[in-house]
Amino acid sequence: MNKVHVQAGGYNAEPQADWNILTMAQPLMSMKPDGKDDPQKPPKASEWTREYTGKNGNKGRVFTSLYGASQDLLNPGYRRLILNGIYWTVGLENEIKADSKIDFVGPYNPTKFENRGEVKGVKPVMYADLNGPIPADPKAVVQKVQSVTAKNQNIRKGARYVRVEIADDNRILTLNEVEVISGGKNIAPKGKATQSSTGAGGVASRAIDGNKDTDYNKGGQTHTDGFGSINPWWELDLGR
Ligand SMILES: [Ca+2]
Repeated sequence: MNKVHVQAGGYNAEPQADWNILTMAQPLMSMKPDGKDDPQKPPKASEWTREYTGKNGNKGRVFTSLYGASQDLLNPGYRRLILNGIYWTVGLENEIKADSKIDFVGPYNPTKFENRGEVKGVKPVMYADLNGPIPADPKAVVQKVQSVTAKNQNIRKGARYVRVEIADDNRILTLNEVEVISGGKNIAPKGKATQSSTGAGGVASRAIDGNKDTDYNKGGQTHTDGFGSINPWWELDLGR
């Protein structure tokens, strides 16, 4: 690997006797890869490996990088460094090759590294699919439809279907509760609910189960497939 450049700060570490230091990081005078070396800041250990023996006698391997903000992974040299370190850690050092593919497998649009720059609401389940976008879009997951109120005059008498759809790609539709008021009563539970796909156990009927708990873990919300899909929809058939 070569031309390693990262943006996330200049960190310091005190090397220990059992470290096998791989790389030294030289802070620059600018955020650009071609910046001049900062004369006030000498190179510091930035990546190293160490091996240890646990209490039960098992041997372990550790690879450490002081860097690795999401934007840093855009740098091919750094990305290869991290991947090689992971290969070594799991005992696959024979698989480390100078020309291994290091492409991203899905859309990768890292957030800018800054204080509070992280995307909030992202959960591990959103990365179940290796090809899914990074970062996942939490807004796609929770479409807070608190109340869908359809005024009577806008609905043809005898209307049969209610459909909620997100007309976009890579979206996850989650509904808490859909009510259909007719004659002052909610007739939604009498209908049959279906949806384009189901993920995280969020079956379509949850949107008409009367459970309006805002906590997803309480089992009252629907969820289309966790990888995101094109135009996910939920539909209620009220019969005739
Ligand atoms: Ca519900």
